[in-house]
Amino acid sequence: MTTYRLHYFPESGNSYKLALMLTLCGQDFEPIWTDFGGGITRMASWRERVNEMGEIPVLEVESLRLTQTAPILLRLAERFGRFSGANQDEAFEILRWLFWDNHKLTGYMATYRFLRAFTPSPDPSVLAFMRKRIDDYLSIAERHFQSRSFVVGDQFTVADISMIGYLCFPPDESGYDLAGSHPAVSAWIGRVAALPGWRPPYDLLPGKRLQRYR
Ligand SMILES: N[C@@H](CCC(=O)N[C@@H](CS)C(=O)NCC(=O)O)C(=O)O
Repeated sequence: MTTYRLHYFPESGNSYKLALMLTLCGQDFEPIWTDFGGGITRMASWRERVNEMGEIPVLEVESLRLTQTAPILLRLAERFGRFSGANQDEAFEILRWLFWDNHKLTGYMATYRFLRAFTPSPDPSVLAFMRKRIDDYLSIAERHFQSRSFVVGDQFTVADISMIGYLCFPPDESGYDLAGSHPAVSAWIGRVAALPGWRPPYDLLPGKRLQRYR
């Protein structure tokens, strides 16, 4: 049986993406709590030993050490024959949304939420800039889900896992109460949360939390 070891910290939506994928595919994984708040990913020795990119998550699959959630999700989708789209056109669409999510939705939401909730005195002008960008990305997602159930085609795929990664955390962390502000996005989250085996982030990613300032 393949063993999976996930280096993570509980607040990491990127870690949640991989934990959720493995869980929905019926796979157990060993959670390896990482002291992100203590700065371990900035240490030269950690970068040398674990991930040269200085990022969490890292997924160990047997002797392989994998990083970057998008290619990992695609690889797991191929391995388990799950959530990879119905045909080549859908595979292209999945890739398109994975790039968009990494650059835009997750890229900004992760940083905004981290600054806002987990740092003591974020610069208000930086927060305002980021929030304006996220408002735009959420409006793109809202329009998208007004006419479809999932990100690509009519079935759940790894594109949903990627895009939802940071939207399942408590609203007081992100500063977005999507049920009120983005009903189509919120309905999509509800559809994903209704999938058999779905669990919320802090359920799948236990352990010592970062200090919160809100
Ligand atoms: N594109 C990467 C993003 C990973 C990432 O940014 N992870 C955060 C924690 S959730 C991190 O390690 N940030 C450290 C930094 O940016 O210096 C992925 O999908 O895995």
